[in-house]
Amino acid sequence: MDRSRFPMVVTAALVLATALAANGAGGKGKFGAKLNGASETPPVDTKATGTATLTVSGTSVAYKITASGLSGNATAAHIHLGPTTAAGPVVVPFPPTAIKNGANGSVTISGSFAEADIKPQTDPAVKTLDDLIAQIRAGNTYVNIHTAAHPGGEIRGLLK
Ligand SMILES: [Cu+2]
Repeated sequence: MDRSRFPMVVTAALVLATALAANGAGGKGKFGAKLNGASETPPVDTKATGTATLTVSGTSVAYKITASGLSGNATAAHIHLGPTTAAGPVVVPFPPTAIKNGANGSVTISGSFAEADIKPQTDPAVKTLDDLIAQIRAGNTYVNIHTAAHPGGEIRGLLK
């Protein structure tokens, strides 16, 4: 073997390994959602809208959700598991301390979560960050913001 070529082979292998890691939860990825009342099941009549961004970085997922026009303070916010046509269980609850309510029904919800924050689900099975990301990619998760007037959720949006 021509030893002068060895470093290039190693470099190529590292590039490949990095590319493979990016496909799993141990990698990077960005997901987003647009939240509104029409997406709730059943639909909610509200002028509120919001956006959510999830940024996967290694084993942690940073989230930032902003909304405005809510009927009151956000009382809770979660990632739920389920199709667009139905309500489903909470798979990642955002802690109350992450929820910063502002004036006129505005709110910012931000922080980060890891695998330990996932509430395990059985149907479909979601236990790991990889499982969760697979469900996000499959279009089977949504962000939901709850208010006192709409305890089942005032606005929601499909993560993709
Ligand atoms: Cu919820």
